[in-house]
Amino acid sequence: TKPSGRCFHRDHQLWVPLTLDDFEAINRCERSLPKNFNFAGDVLDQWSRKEKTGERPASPALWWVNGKEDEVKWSFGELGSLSRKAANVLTKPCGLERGDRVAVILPRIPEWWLIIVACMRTGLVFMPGTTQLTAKDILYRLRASKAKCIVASEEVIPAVESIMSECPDLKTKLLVSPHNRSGWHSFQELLQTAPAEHSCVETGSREPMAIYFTSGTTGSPKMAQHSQSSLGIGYTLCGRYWLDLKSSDVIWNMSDTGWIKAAIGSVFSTWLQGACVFVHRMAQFDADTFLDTLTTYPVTTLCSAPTVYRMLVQKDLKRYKFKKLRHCLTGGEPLNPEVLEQWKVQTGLELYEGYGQTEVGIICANQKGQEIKPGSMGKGVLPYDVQIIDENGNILPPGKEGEIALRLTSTRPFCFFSEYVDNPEKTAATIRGNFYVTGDRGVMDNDGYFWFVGRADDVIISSGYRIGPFEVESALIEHPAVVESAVVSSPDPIRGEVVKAFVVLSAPFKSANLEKLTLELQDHVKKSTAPYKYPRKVEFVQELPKTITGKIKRNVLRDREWG
Ligand code: BCO
Repeated sequence: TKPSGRCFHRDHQLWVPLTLDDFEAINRCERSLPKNFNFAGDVLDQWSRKEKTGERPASPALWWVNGKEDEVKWSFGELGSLSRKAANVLTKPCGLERGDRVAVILPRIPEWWLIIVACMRTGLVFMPGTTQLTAKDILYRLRASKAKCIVASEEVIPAVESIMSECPDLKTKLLVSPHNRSGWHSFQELLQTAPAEHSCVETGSREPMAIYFTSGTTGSPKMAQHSQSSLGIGYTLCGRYWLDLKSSDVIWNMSDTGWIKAAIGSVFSTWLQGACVFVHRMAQFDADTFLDTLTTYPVTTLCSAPTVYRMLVQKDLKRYKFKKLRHCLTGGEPLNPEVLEQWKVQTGLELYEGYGQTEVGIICANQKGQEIKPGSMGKGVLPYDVQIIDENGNILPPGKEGEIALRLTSTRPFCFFSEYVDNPEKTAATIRGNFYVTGDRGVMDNDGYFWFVGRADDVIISSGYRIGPFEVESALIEHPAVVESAVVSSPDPIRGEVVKAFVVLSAPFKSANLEKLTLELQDHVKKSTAPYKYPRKVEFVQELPKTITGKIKRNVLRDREWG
Protein backbone atom coordinates (compact mmCIF):
# COMPACT_ATOMS: atom_id res chain seq x y z
CA THR A 1 0.00 0.00 0.00
CA LYS A 2 1.22 3.49 -0.79
CA PRO A 3 2.04 5.22 2.50
CA SER A 4 0.07 8.45 2.96
CA GLY A 5 1.85 9.80 6.05
CA ARG A 6 5.11 10.51 4.23
CA CYS A 7 8.04 12.81 4.61
CA PHE A 8 10.50 13.93 1.95
CA HIS A 9 13.94 12.34 2.42
CA ARG A 10 16.37 14.98 1.19
CA ASP A 11 19.38 12.66 0.83
CA HIS A 12 17.54 10.11 -1.26
CA GLN A 13 15.16 12.58 -2.99
CA LEU A 14 12.29 10.24 -2.13
CA TRP A 15 9.00 10.26 -0.26
CA VAL A 16 9.51 7.80 2.60
CA PRO A 17 7.06 6.56 5.24
CA LEU A 18 7.07 8.34 8.58
CA THR A 19 8.95 6.42 11.25
CA LEU A 20 8.23 5.92 14.94
CA ASP A 21 10.71 8.70 15.69
CA ASP A 22 8.78 10.99 13.34
CA PHE A 23 5.57 10.16 15.20
CA GLU A 24 7.33 10.88 18.49
CA ALA A 25 8.54 14.25 17.14
CA ILE A 26 4.95 15.11 16.13
CA ASN A 27 3.78 14.34 19.67
CA ARG A 28 6.57 16.49 21.09
CA CYS A 29 5.42 19.32 18.76
CA GLU A 30 8.83 19.23 17.04
CA ARG A 31 7.39 18.51 13.63
CA SER A 32 4.05 19.16 12.05
CA LEU A 33 1.26 16.71 11.46
CA PRO A 34 1.29 15.21 7.94
CA LYS A 35 -1.63 16.30 5.77
CA ASN A 36 -2.73 12.70 5.31
CA PHE A 37 -2.44 9.76 7.65
CA ASN A 38 -3.95 6.31 7.82
CA PHE A 39 -3.00 3.96 10.66
CA ALA A 40 -3.56 0.82 8.56
CA GLY A 41 -1.47 2.02 5.63
CA ASP A 42 1.14 4.07 7.48
CA VAL A 43 1.73 1.90 10.54
CA LEU A 44 0.36 -1.64 10.16
CA ASP A 45 1.46 -2.14 6.56
CA GLN A 46 4.90 -0.81 7.44
CA TRP A 47 5.25 -3.45 10.18
CA SER A 48 4.09 -6.01 7.66
CA ARG A 49 6.88 -4.91 5.34
CA LYS A 50 9.41 -5.08 8.20
CA GLU A 51 8.22 -8.59 9.01
CA LYS A 52 9.10 -9.66 5.48
CA THR A 53 12.56 -8.08 5.65
CA GLY A 54 13.24 -9.52 9.12
CA GLU A 55 13.41 -6.04 10.73
CA ARG A 56 10.76 -7.11 13.25
CA PRO A 57 10.84 -10.21 15.52
CA ALA A 58 8.65 -13.06 14.32
CA SER A 59 6.13 -12.71 17.18
CA PRO A 60 2.45 -12.26 16.30
CA ALA A 61 0.65 -8.92 15.97
CA LEU A 62 -2.48 -10.43 17.56
CA TRP A 63 -2.58 -13.45 19.84
CA TRP A 64 -6.06 -14.51 20.94
CA VAL A 65 -7.06 -17.35 23.26
CA ASN A 66 -10.37 -18.36 24.83
CA GLY A 67 -9.32 -20.81 27.55
CA LYS A 68 -10.88 -23.67 25.54
CA GLU A 69 -7.84 -24.53 23.45
CA ASP A 70 -8.89 -22.25 20.58
CA GLU A 71 -6.14 -19.90 19.55
CA VAL A 72 -5.60 -17.30 16.83
CA LYS A 73 -2.17 -15.91 16.03
CA TRP A 74 -1.86 -13.35 13.24
CA SER A 75 1.30 -11.75 12.00
CA PHE A 76 1.06 -8.17 10.71
CA GLY A 77 1.07 -9.69 7.22
CA GLU A 78 -1.92 -11.91 8.04
CA LEU A 79 -3.74 -9.09 9.79
CA GLY A 80 -3.11 -7.02 6.67
CA SER A 81 -4.48 -9.54 4.19
CA LEU A 82 -7.52 -10.48 6.32
CA SER A 83 -8.39 -6.85 7.05
CA ARG A 84 -8.16 -6.02 3.32
CA LYS A 85 -10.73 -8.74 2.68
CA ALA A 86 -12.83 -7.38 5.56
CA ALA A 87 -12.58 -3.91 3.99
CA ASN A 88 -14.01 -5.35 0.77
CA VAL A 89 -16.88 -6.90 2.79
CA LEU A 90 -17.74 -3.51 4.27
CA THR A 91 -17.65 -1.62 0.98
CA LYS A 92 -19.07 -4.17 -1.46
CA PRO A 93 -21.85 -6.40 -0.05
CA CYS A 94 -22.50 -3.97 2.83
CA GLY A 95 -22.42 -0.98 0.47
CA LEU A 96 -20.72 1.37 2.91
CA GLU A 97 -18.89 4.52 1.83
CA ARG A 98 -16.08 6.56 3.31
CA GLY A 99 -17.35 8.66 6.25
CA ASP A 100 -20.29 6.34 7.04
CA ARG A 101 -20.65 5.46 10.71
CA VAL A 102 -20.53 1.84 11.83
CA ALA A 103 -21.58 0.63 15.30
CA VAL A 104 -19.33 -2.25 16.33
CA ILE A 105 -20.72 -4.27 19.25
CA LEU A 106 -18.55 -7.34 19.62
CA PRO A 107 -16.98 -9.15 22.56
CA ARG A 108 -13.23 -9.76 22.69
CA ILE A 109 -13.00 -11.82 19.49
CA PRO A 110 -10.39 -11.50 16.71
CA GLU A 111 -13.04 -10.19 14.30
CA TRP A 112 -13.29 -6.97 16.38
CA TRP A 113 -9.69 -6.15 15.38
CA LEU A 114 -10.38 -7.10 11.73
CA ILE A 115 -13.44 -4.84 11.55
CA ILE A 116 -11.68 -1.91 13.21
CA VAL A 117 -8.71 -2.13 10.84
CA ALA A 118 -11.06 -2.64 7.87
CA CYS A 119 -12.86 0.59 8.86
CA MET A 120 -9.49 2.37 8.84
CA ARG A 121 -8.68 1.02 5.37
CA THR A 122 -12.00 2.23 3.99
CA GLY A 123 -12.34 5.52 5.90
CA LEU A 124 -15.43 4.33 7.80
CA VAL A 125 -16.02 5.81 11.26
CA PHE A 126 -16.22 3.02 13.82
CA MET A 127 -18.21 3.36 17.06
CA PRO A 128 -17.29 0.60 19.53
CA GLY A 129 -19.84 -0.43 22.15
CA THR A 130 -19.83 -3.01 24.94
CA THR A 131 -22.00 -6.11 24.53
CA GLN A 132 -23.61 -5.12 27.86
CA LEU A 133 -25.59 -2.46 25.92
CA THR A 134 -29.35 -3.02 26.01
CA ALA A 135 -31.90 -2.43 23.21
CA LYS A 136 -32.57 1.09 24.53
CA ASP A 137 -28.83 1.96 24.60
CA ILE A 138 -28.32 0.61 21.08
CA LEU A 139 -31.36 2.47 19.76
CA TYR A 140 -30.04 5.73 21.19
CA ARG A 141 -26.58 5.16 19.69
CA LEU A 142 -27.87 4.20 16.23
CA ARG A 143 -30.30 7.11 16.05
CA ALA A 144 -27.97 9.76 17.49
CA SER A 145 -25.16 8.79 15.12
CA LYS A 146 -27.35 7.96 12.10
CA ALA A 147 -25.21 4.83 11.77
CA LYS A 148 -25.42 3.09 8.39
CA CYS A 149 -24.31 -0.29 9.69
CA ILE A 150 -24.15 -2.34 12.85
CA VAL A 151 -21.63 -5.14 13.28
CA ALA A 152 -22.77 -7.39 16.10
CA SER A 153 -22.37 -10.80 17.67
CA GLU A 154 -25.10 -13.28 18.62
CA GLU A 155 -25.67 -11.97 22.14
CA VAL A 156 -27.01 -8.63 20.88
CA ILE A 157 -29.23 -9.94 18.04
CA PRO A 158 -32.51 -9.77 20.04
CA ALA A 159 -31.78 -6.21 21.20
CA VAL A 160 -30.91 -5.03 17.67
CA GLU A 161 -33.88 -6.74 16.05
CA SER A 162 -36.29 -5.23 18.59
CA ILE A 163 -35.35 -1.63 17.66
CA MET A 164 -34.35 -1.89 13.97
CA SER A 165 -37.64 -0.48 12.67
CA GLU A 166 -36.93 2.74 14.58
CA CYS A 167 -33.57 3.30 12.86
CA PRO A 168 -34.31 4.57 9.33
CA ASP A 169 -30.62 5.30 8.57
CA LEU A 170 -29.46 1.73 9.29
CA LYS A 171 -28.79 0.09 5.90
CA THR A 172 -26.88 -3.03 6.86
CA LYS A 173 -26.54 -5.52 9.68
CA LEU A 174 -23.41 -7.65 9.73
CA LEU A 175 -23.37 -10.67 12.00
CA VAL A 176 -20.17 -12.18 13.37
CA SER A 177 -21.21 -15.70 14.22
CA PRO A 178 -20.76 -19.25 12.88
CA HIS A 179 -24.55 -19.29 12.30
CA ASN A 180 -26.52 -17.46 9.61
CA ARG A 181 -29.58 -15.39 10.39
CA SER A 182 -32.17 -13.96 8.07
CA GLY A 183 -31.86 -10.20 7.59
CA TRP A 184 -28.17 -10.21 8.52
CA HIS A 185 -25.08 -10.51 6.33
CA SER A 186 -22.75 -13.23 7.54
CA PHE A 187 -19.29 -11.76 8.10
CA GLN A 188 -17.56 -15.15 8.10
CA GLU A 189 -19.18 -16.21 4.82
CA LEU A 190 -18.50 -12.92 3.07
CA LEU A 191 -14.93 -12.84 4.30
CA GLN A 192 -14.19 -16.20 2.69
CA THR A 193 -15.20 -15.05 -0.76
CA ALA A 194 -14.07 -11.39 -0.53
CA PRO A 195 -11.28 -10.29 -2.90
CA ALA A 196 -7.82 -10.03 -1.34
CA GLU A 197 -6.83 -6.78 -3.05
CA HIS A 198 -7.81 -3.52 -1.45
CA SER A 199 -6.24 -0.11 -1.76
CA CYS A 200 -6.15 1.76 1.55
CA VAL A 201 -7.85 5.16 1.31
CA GLU A 202 -5.67 8.19 1.86
CA THR A 203 -7.44 9.71 4.85
CA GLY A 204 -6.72 13.24 6.03
CA SER A 205 -4.98 13.45 9.41
CA ARG A 206 -7.95 15.36 10.82
CA GLU A 207 -10.59 13.17 9.16
CA PRO A 208 -12.90 11.37 11.65
CA MET A 209 -11.85 7.85 12.60
CA ALA A 210 -13.96 6.84 15.59
CA ILE A 211 -16.76 7.91 17.91
CA TYR A 212 -16.94 6.92 21.57
CA PHE A 213 -20.06 7.44 23.66
CA THR A 214 -19.23 8.97 27.00
CA SER A 215 -21.48 9.61 29.99
CA GLY A 216 -21.95 12.95 31.75
CA THR A 217 -24.03 14.21 34.67
CA THR A 218 -27.03 15.12 32.55
CA GLY A 219 -28.67 13.69 29.47
CA SER A 220 -27.67 10.77 27.31
CA PRO A 221 -24.03 9.89 26.51
CA LYS A 222 -22.20 12.34 24.26
CA MET A 223 -20.47 11.30 21.04
CA ALA A 224 -16.76 12.10 21.40
CA GLN A 225 -15.29 12.01 17.89
CA HIS A 226 -11.61 11.23 17.29
CA SER A 227 -9.56 11.84 14.16
CA GLN A 228 -7.22 9.52 12.24
CA SER A 229 -4.21 11.14 13.90
CA SER A 230 -5.57 11.70 17.43
CA LEU A 231 -5.84 7.95 17.89
CA GLY A 232 -3.38 6.82 15.23
CA ILE A 233 -0.37 9.01 16.14
CA GLY A 234 -1.38 10.42 19.54
CA TYR A 235 -0.48 7.28 21.50
CA THR A 236 3.17 7.06 20.45
CA LEU A 237 4.59 8.41 23.72
CA CYS A 238 2.10 6.40 25.77
CA GLY A 239 3.24 3.15 24.12
CA ARG A 240 6.92 3.97 24.41
CA TYR A 241 7.19 5.53 27.87
CA TRP A 242 4.19 4.50 29.96
CA LEU A 243 3.54 1.03 28.54
CA ASP A 244 7.31 0.73 27.90
CA LEU A 245 6.71 -1.43 24.83
CA LYS A 246 9.28 -2.80 22.40
CA SER A 247 8.38 -4.80 19.33
CA SER A 248 9.26 -8.02 21.20
CA ASP A 249 6.69 -7.36 23.97
CA VAL A 250 3.34 -9.07 24.47
CA ILE A 251 0.75 -6.85 26.16
CA TRP A 252 -2.48 -8.03 27.74
CA ASN A 253 -4.84 -5.12 28.19
CA MET A 254 -8.02 -6.38 29.82
CA SER A 255 -10.42 -3.66 28.76
CA ASP A 256 -13.69 -4.50 27.00
CA THR A 257 -13.69 -3.62 23.29
CA GLY A 258 -16.32 -0.91 23.92
CA TRP A 259 -13.97 1.45 25.79
CA ILE A 260 -11.26 3.72 24.52
CA LYS A 261 -8.86 1.86 26.79
CA ALA A 262 -9.12 -1.07 24.36
CA ALA A 263 -8.17 1.24 21.50
CA ILE A 264 -5.26 2.67 23.50
CA GLY A 265 -3.77 -0.54 24.91
CA SER A 266 -4.94 -3.16 22.42
CA VAL A 267 -4.60 -1.29 19.15
CA PHE A 268 -2.80 2.04 18.81
CA SER A 269 -0.08 2.29 21.51
CA THR A 270 0.84 -1.33 21.00
CA TRP A 271 0.88 -1.55 17.23
CA LEU A 272 2.66 1.81 16.89
CA GLN A 273 5.53 0.05 18.74
CA GLY A 274 5.12 -3.14 16.68
CA ALA A 275 4.36 -5.17 19.83
CA CYS A 276 1.92 -8.09 20.17
CA VAL A 277 -1.66 -7.57 21.40
CA PHE A 278 -2.65 -10.49 23.64
CA VAL A 279 -6.39 -11.11 24.17
CA HIS A 280 -8.29 -13.56 26.36
CA ARG A 281 -11.96 -13.95 25.37
CA MET A 282 -13.05 -14.20 29.05
CA ALA A 283 -16.74 -13.26 28.85
CA GLN A 284 -16.83 -12.58 32.60
CA PHE A 285 -13.84 -11.71 34.75
CA ASP A 286 -12.50 -14.65 36.72
CA ALA A 287 -9.42 -14.21 38.93
CA ASP A 288 -8.25 -17.84 38.66
CA THR A 289 -8.44 -17.87 34.85
CA PHE A 290 -6.66 -14.54 34.84
CA LEU A 291 -3.77 -15.76 36.99
CA ASP A 292 -3.48 -19.08 35.12
CA THR A 293 -3.22 -17.15 31.87
CA LEU A 294 -0.29 -15.14 33.19
CA THR A 295 1.49 -18.37 34.18
CA THR A 296 0.81 -20.04 30.81
CA TYR A 297 1.48 -17.33 28.21
CA PRO A 298 4.55 -15.10 27.79
CA VAL A 299 2.71 -11.87 28.61
CA THR A 300 5.33 -9.23 29.39
CA THR A 301 3.03 -6.28 30.04
CA LEU A 302 -0.30 -6.16 31.86
CA CYS A 303 -2.83 -3.35 31.91
CA SER A 304 -6.01 -3.59 33.94
CA ALA A 305 -8.40 -1.50 36.02
CA PRO A 306 -7.52 -1.04 39.73
CA THR A 307 -10.64 -3.09 40.59
CA VAL A 308 -9.00 -6.11 38.93
CA TYR A 309 -5.81 -5.67 41.01
CA ARG A 310 -7.98 -5.25 44.14
CA MET A 311 -9.62 -8.57 43.29
CA LEU A 312 -6.27 -10.25 42.52
CA VAL A 313 -4.51 -9.26 45.74
CA GLN A 314 -7.22 -11.17 47.67
CA LYS A 315 -5.54 -14.31 46.26
CA ASP A 316 -2.28 -15.85 47.43
CA LEU A 317 -0.27 -14.46 44.52
CA LYS A 318 3.03 -15.93 45.73
CA ARG A 319 1.73 -19.32 44.55
CA TYR A 320 1.87 -18.17 40.94
CA LYS A 321 4.98 -17.94 38.81
CA PHE A 322 4.20 -15.55 35.98
CA LYS A 323 5.91 -16.64 32.79
CA LYS A 324 7.34 -13.36 31.50
CA LEU A 325 5.51 -10.52 33.28
CA ARG A 326 7.75 -7.49 33.80
CA HIS A 327 5.60 -4.34 33.62
CA CYS A 328 2.15 -3.73 35.16
CA LEU A 329 -0.13 -0.78 34.52
CA THR A 330 -3.45 0.46 35.70
CA GLY A 331 -5.94 3.26 35.01
CA GLY A 332 -9.58 4.19 34.60
CA GLU A 333 -10.16 4.88 38.32
CA PRO A 334 -7.88 5.78 41.25
CA LEU A 335 -5.60 3.09 42.66
CA ASN A 336 -5.20 2.85 46.42
CA PRO A 337 -1.61 2.85 47.75
CA GLU A 338 -2.36 -0.31 49.81
CA VAL A 339 -3.15 -2.31 46.66
CA LEU A 340 0.02 -1.07 44.96
CA GLU A 341 1.98 -2.15 48.03
CA GLN A 342 0.32 -5.59 48.26
CA TRP A 343 0.88 -6.22 44.54
CA LYS A 344 4.54 -5.33 44.92
CA VAL A 345 5.06 -7.49 48.01
CA GLN A 346 3.32 -10.49 46.44
CA THR A 347 4.68 -10.27 42.89
CA GLY A 348 7.82 -8.17 43.18
CA LEU A 349 6.41 -5.85 40.49
CA GLU A 350 5.53 -2.15 40.61
CA LEU A 351 2.14 -0.87 39.45
CA TYR A 352 2.37 2.11 37.11
CA GLU A 353 -0.82 4.14 37.29
CA GLY A 354 -1.97 6.40 34.47
CA TYR A 355 -4.86 8.82 34.24
CA GLY A 356 -6.77 9.82 31.15
CA GLN A 357 -10.09 10.40 29.50
CA THR A 358 -11.94 9.22 26.42
CA GLU A 359 -11.79 12.77 25.07
CA VAL A 360 -8.06 13.49 25.35
CA GLY A 361 -6.28 10.21 26.06
CA ILE A 362 -3.53 9.88 28.66
CA ILE A 363 -3.02 13.02 30.75
CA CYS A 364 -0.79 11.86 33.62
CA ALA A 365 1.28 8.74 34.10
CA ASN A 366 3.94 7.11 36.18
CA GLN A 367 6.36 6.40 33.37
CA LYS A 368 8.92 3.62 33.52
CA GLY A 369 12.04 4.79 35.33
CA GLN A 370 10.19 7.55 37.19
CA GLU A 371 9.91 7.36 40.99
CA ILE A 372 6.40 6.21 41.97
CA LYS A 373 4.64 8.08 44.74
CA PRO A 374 1.99 5.62 45.99
CA GLY A 375 -1.49 7.14 45.59
CA SER A 376 -0.38 9.62 42.91
CA MET A 377 -1.25 9.19 39.25
CA GLY A 378 2.17 10.48 38.21
CA LYS A 379 3.23 13.56 36.29
CA GLY A 380 1.63 15.26 33.31
CA VAL A 381 2.63 13.66 30.01
CA LEU A 382 3.59 15.28 26.71
CA PRO A 383 2.25 16.92 24.67
CA TYR A 384 0.03 18.16 27.48
CA ASP A 385 0.75 20.98 29.91
CA VAL A 386 -1.31 19.80 32.90
CA GLN A 387 -2.31 22.35 35.53
CA ILE A 388 -4.68 22.70 38.48
CA ILE A 389 -7.00 25.66 37.97
CA ASP A 390 -9.77 27.46 39.84
CA GLU A 391 -13.31 28.22 38.62
CA ASN A 392 -12.06 31.36 36.84
CA GLY A 393 -9.31 29.59 34.91
CA ASN A 394 -6.44 30.78 37.16
CA ILE A 395 -3.56 28.39 37.79
CA LEU A 396 -3.40 27.26 41.42
CA PRO A 397 -0.10 26.69 43.23
CA PRO A 398 1.12 23.24 44.35
CA GLY A 399 -0.88 21.84 47.26
CA LYS A 400 -4.11 23.62 46.35
CA GLU A 401 -7.08 21.57 45.20
CA GLY A 402 -8.79 22.57 41.97
CA GLU A 403 -9.83 21.24 38.59
CA ILE A 404 -7.38 19.23 36.48
CA ALA A 405 -6.97 21.12 33.21
CA LEU A 406 -4.82 21.15 30.06
CA ARG A 407 -3.33 24.44 28.93
CA LEU A 408 -4.14 25.21 25.29
CA THR A 409 -2.02 27.06 22.79
CA SER A 410 -3.49 28.75 19.71
CA THR A 411 -4.30 25.50 17.91
CA ARG A 412 -6.27 22.57 19.30
CA PRO A 413 -3.81 19.71 20.04
CA PHE A 414 -4.08 17.06 17.33
CA CYS A 415 -4.48 14.32 19.96
CA PHE A 416 -7.69 15.87 21.33
CA PHE A 417 -11.15 14.59 20.38
CA SER A 418 -12.45 16.77 17.56
CA GLU A 419 -15.85 17.50 19.09
CA TYR A 420 -18.95 16.07 20.71
CA VAL A 421 -20.88 15.38 17.50
CA ASP A 422 -23.96 17.61 17.05
CA ASN A 423 -23.34 19.18 20.45
CA PRO A 424 -21.41 22.46 20.10
CA GLU A 425 -22.58 23.65 23.54
CA LYS A 426 -21.10 20.64 25.37
CA THR A 427 -17.94 20.86 23.23
CA ALA A 428 -17.57 24.56 24.13
CA ALA A 429 -18.23 23.82 27.81
CA THR A 430 -14.98 21.84 28.01
CA ILE A 431 -13.00 25.07 27.47
CA ARG A 432 -12.39 27.59 30.26
CA GLY A 433 -10.19 30.50 29.19
CA ASN A 434 -6.96 28.96 27.92
CA PHE A 435 -7.73 25.56 29.34
CA TYR A 436 -9.47 22.30 28.53
CA VAL A 437 -11.20 21.24 31.75
CA THR A 438 -11.36 17.55 32.54
CA GLY A 439 -14.21 17.69 35.07
CA ASP A 440 -11.91 15.94 37.58
CA ARG A 441 -10.56 17.56 40.71
CA GLY A 442 -7.02 17.07 41.93
CA VAL A 443 -3.91 18.50 43.54
CA MET A 444 -0.36 18.85 42.22
CA ASP A 445 2.49 18.56 44.71
CA ASN A 446 5.81 20.44 44.72
CA ASP A 447 7.46 17.72 42.61
CA GLY A 448 4.83 17.97 39.85
CA TYR A 449 2.96 14.75 40.79
CA PHE A 450 -0.83 14.81 40.47
CA TRP A 451 -3.22 13.38 43.04
CA PHE A 452 -6.82 12.58 42.10
CA VAL A 453 -9.51 13.96 44.41
CA GLY A 454 -12.80 13.19 42.66
CA ARG A 455 -15.20 14.33 39.97
CA ALA A 456 -16.22 17.98 39.80
CA ASP A 457 -19.67 16.84 38.66
CA ASP A 458 -21.99 13.97 39.63
CA VAL A 459 -20.45 11.32 37.34
CA ILE A 460 -19.68 8.07 39.19
CA ILE A 461 -16.43 6.20 38.53
CA SER A 462 -17.01 2.58 39.51
CA SER A 463 -14.68 -0.34 38.60
CA GLY A 464 -13.21 1.93 35.90
CA TYR A 465 -16.61 2.70 34.35
CA ARG A 466 -17.80 6.29 33.99
CA ILE A 467 -21.50 6.21 34.92
CA GLY A 468 -23.92 9.12 34.49
CA PRO A 469 -26.43 9.30 37.39
CA PHE A 470 -29.16 10.55 35.05
CA GLU A 471 -29.01 7.34 33.00
CA VAL A 472 -29.57 5.20 36.12
CA GLU A 473 -32.29 7.51 37.47
CA SER A 474 -34.05 7.37 34.08
CA ALA A 475 -34.00 3.58 34.21
CA LEU A 476 -35.32 3.49 37.79
CA ILE A 477 -38.22 5.86 37.11
CA GLU A 478 -39.57 3.42 34.51
CA HIS A 479 -40.39 1.01 37.37
CA PRO A 480 -43.87 1.47 38.91
CA ALA A 481 -42.43 1.37 42.45
CA VAL A 482 -40.30 4.47 41.89
CA VAL A 483 -41.72 7.97 42.29
CA GLU A 484 -38.30 9.57 42.07
CA SER A 485 -34.70 8.70 42.80
CA ALA A 486 -31.25 10.22 43.23
CA VAL A 487 -28.17 8.29 42.20
CA VAL A 488 -24.76 9.02 43.71
CA SER A 489 -21.43 7.31 44.35
CA SER A 490 -20.81 5.34 47.54
CA PRO A 491 -17.45 3.96 48.76
CA ASP A 492 -16.62 0.33 48.10
CA PRO A 493 -13.46 -1.58 49.10
CA ILE A 494 -13.19 -3.51 45.82
CA ARG A 495 -14.78 -1.28 43.15
CA GLY A 496 -13.51 2.03 44.57
CA GLU A 497 -16.99 3.43 44.42
CA VAL A 498 -20.34 1.94 43.47
CA VAL A 499 -23.66 3.29 42.27
CA LYS A 500 -26.11 3.95 45.11
CA ALA A 501 -29.76 4.83 44.48
CA PHE A 502 -31.94 6.67 46.98
CA VAL A 503 -35.50 5.78 46.06
CA VAL A 504 -38.87 7.30 47.03
CA LEU A 505 -41.53 4.63 46.68
CA SER A 506 -44.95 4.99 45.15
CA ALA A 507 -47.92 4.37 47.49
CA PRO A 508 -48.72 0.77 46.37
CA PHE A 509 -45.13 -0.32 47.06
CA LYS A 510 -44.66 1.35 50.46
CA SER A 511 -45.43 -1.87 52.32
CA ALA A 512 -43.52 -4.15 49.90
CA ASN A 513 -40.73 -6.52 51.02
CA LEU A 514 -37.77 -4.15 50.63
CA GLU A 515 -35.15 -6.83 50.14
CA LYS A 516 -37.12 -8.37 47.30
CA LEU A 517 -37.89 -4.95 45.86
CA THR A 518 -34.16 -4.03 45.88
CA LEU A 519 -33.36 -7.11 43.79
CA GLU A 520 -36.27 -6.33 41.48
CA LEU A 521 -35.10 -2.76 40.94
CA GLN A 522 -31.50 -3.89 40.34
CA ASP A 523 -32.70 -6.44 37.82
CA HIS A 524 -34.91 -3.83 36.18
CA VAL A 525 -31.95 -1.44 35.70
CA LYS A 526 -29.80 -4.26 34.30
CA LYS A 527 -32.48 -4.87 31.67
CA SER A 528 -33.13 -1.22 30.89
CA THR A 529 -29.55 -0.04 30.52
CA ALA A 530 -26.08 -1.63 30.40
CA PRO A 531 -25.87 -3.87 33.52
CA TYR A 532 -22.54 -2.44 34.76
CA LYS A 533 -24.53 0.69 35.74
CA TYR A 534 -26.97 -1.06 38.09
CA PRO A 535 -27.20 0.32 41.66
CA ARG A 536 -25.27 -2.08 43.85
CA LYS A 537 -26.73 -0.25 46.86
CA VAL A 538 -30.35 0.88 47.24
CA GLU A 539 -31.83 2.90 50.10
CA PHE A 540 -35.52 3.71 50.40
CA VAL A 541 -36.27 7.20 51.70
CA GLN A 542 -39.39 9.26 52.40
CA GLU A 543 -38.12 12.23 50.41
CA LEU A 544 -35.01 13.54 48.63
CA PRO A 545 -33.10 16.67 49.64
CA LYS A 546 -33.98 19.50 47.20
CA THR A 547 -33.17 23.13 46.53
CA ILE A 548 -35.97 25.71 46.85
CA THR A 549 -36.43 25.47 43.10
CA GLY A 550 -37.01 21.71 43.44
CA LYS A 551 -33.66 20.45 42.07
CA ILE A 552 -32.40 17.28 43.76
CA LYS A 553 -29.25 17.93 45.82
CA ARG A 554 -27.18 14.86 44.93
CA ASN A 555 -24.19 16.43 46.72
CA VAL A 556 -25.97 16.18 50.13
CA LEU A 557 -26.53 12.45 49.64
CA ARG A 558 -23.02 11.90 48.30
CA ASP A 559 -21.44 13.73 51.24
CA ARG A 560 -23.45 11.55 53.59
CA GLU A 561 -22.13 8.41 51.87
CA TRP A 562 -18.52 9.54 52.01
CA GLY A 563 -18.74 10.83 55.58
O1 BCO B 1 -21.27 -8.03 39.85
P1 BCO B 1 -22.58 -8.58 39.40
O2 BCO B 1 -22.47 -10.02 39.01
O3 BCO B 1 -23.69 -8.31 40.37
O4 BCO B 1 -23.03 -7.81 38.05
C1 BCO B 1 -22.19 -7.71 36.94
C2 BCO B 1 -22.58 -8.76 35.88
O5 BCO B 1 -22.86 -10.00 36.42
C3 BCO B 1 -23.82 -8.12 35.33
N1 BCO B 1 -24.09 -8.47 33.94
C4 BCO B 1 -23.24 -8.46 32.91
N2 BCO B 1 -23.89 -8.81 31.79
C5 BCO B 1 -25.17 -9.02 32.14
C6 BCO B 1 -25.32 -8.81 33.51
N3 BCO B 1 -26.48 -8.93 34.16
C7 BCO B 1 -27.55 -9.27 33.42
N4 BCO B 1 -27.50 -9.49 32.09
C8 BCO B 1 -26.36 -9.38 31.42
N5 BCO B 1 -26.30 -9.60 30.12
O6 BCO B 1 -23.63 -6.72 35.40
C9 BCO B 1 -22.56 -6.41 36.25
C10 BCO B 1 -21.46 -5.84 35.40
O7 BCO B 1 -20.42 -5.42 36.19
P2 BCO B 1 -18.89 -5.53 35.72
O8 BCO B 1 -18.77 -5.29 34.26
O9 BCO B 1 -18.14 -4.64 36.63
O10 BCO B 1 -18.59 -7.07 35.94
P3 BCO B 1 -17.44 -7.80 36.76
O11 BCO B 1 -17.49 -9.23 36.32
O12 BCO B 1 -17.58 -7.57 38.21
O13 BCO B 1 -16.08 -7.20 36.20
C11 BCO B 1 -15.11 -6.56 36.98
C12 BCO B 1 -14.16 -5.78 36.04
C13 BCO B 1 -13.16 -5.01 36.88
C14 BCO B 1 -13.44 -6.79 35.12
C15 BCO B 1 -15.02 -4.80 35.18
O14 BCO B 1 -15.73 -3.97 36.05
C16 BCO B 1 -14.18 -3.99 34.23
O15 BCO B 1 -13.80 -4.47 33.18
N6 BCO B 1 -13.86 -2.74 34.58
C17 BCO B 1 -13.01 -1.87 33.78
C18 BCO B 1 -13.79 -0.97 32.86
C19 BCO B 1 -12.86 -0.24 31.91
O16 BCO B 1 -12.15 -0.84 31.13
N7 BCO B 1 -12.83 1.09 31.96
C20 BCO B 1 -12.00 1.91 31.14
C21 BCO B 1 -12.83 2.93 30.46
S1 BCO B 1 -11.89 3.94 29.34
C22 BCO B 1 -11.09 5.07 30.35
O17 BCO B 1 -11.14 5.04 31.52
C23 BCO B 1 -10.29 6.13 29.65
C24 BCO B 1 -8.83 6.05 30.06
C25 BCO B 1 -7.99 6.84 29.13
